Amino acid sequence: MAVSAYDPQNIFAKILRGEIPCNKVFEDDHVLAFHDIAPQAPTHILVIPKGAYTSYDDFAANASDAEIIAYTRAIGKIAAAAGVVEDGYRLIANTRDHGRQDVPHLHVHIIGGKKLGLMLP
Ligand code: D5M
Repeated sequence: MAVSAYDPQNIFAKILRGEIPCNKVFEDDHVLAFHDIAPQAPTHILVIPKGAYTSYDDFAANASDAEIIAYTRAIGKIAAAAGVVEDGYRLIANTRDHGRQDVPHLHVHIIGGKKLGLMLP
């Protein structure tokens, strides 16, 4: 399936350019993480790659190995730093229309800090 074009006006692109603020929890050369503006649990962090990728499939197909390694490792490090590893947490990457993705820049939600509800389709 063709990947839809990246929209540089999406809200996470604006955060990456510093045009709007975020509540940052982590940043390195490839990754930015910040608290979700509408948290669904005590811990709700969004982790985004700095590159212009609409979704996970776009990232997996087109990112460099260095970007993929940095992103994968950062998600684990951020979860550990947030203190959710021992009790457990959930990673979610809502993807495109059926996946209810609102912001068309890849983001993984790290959600935890309480016993979460069951996920239903
Ligand atoms: O979820 C997109 C998520 O992005 C949703 O949980 C709200 C969050 N969001 C939207 N705008 C902001 C800003 N400005 N800061 C922090 N978090 C934000 P999705 O997976 O696309 O449905």
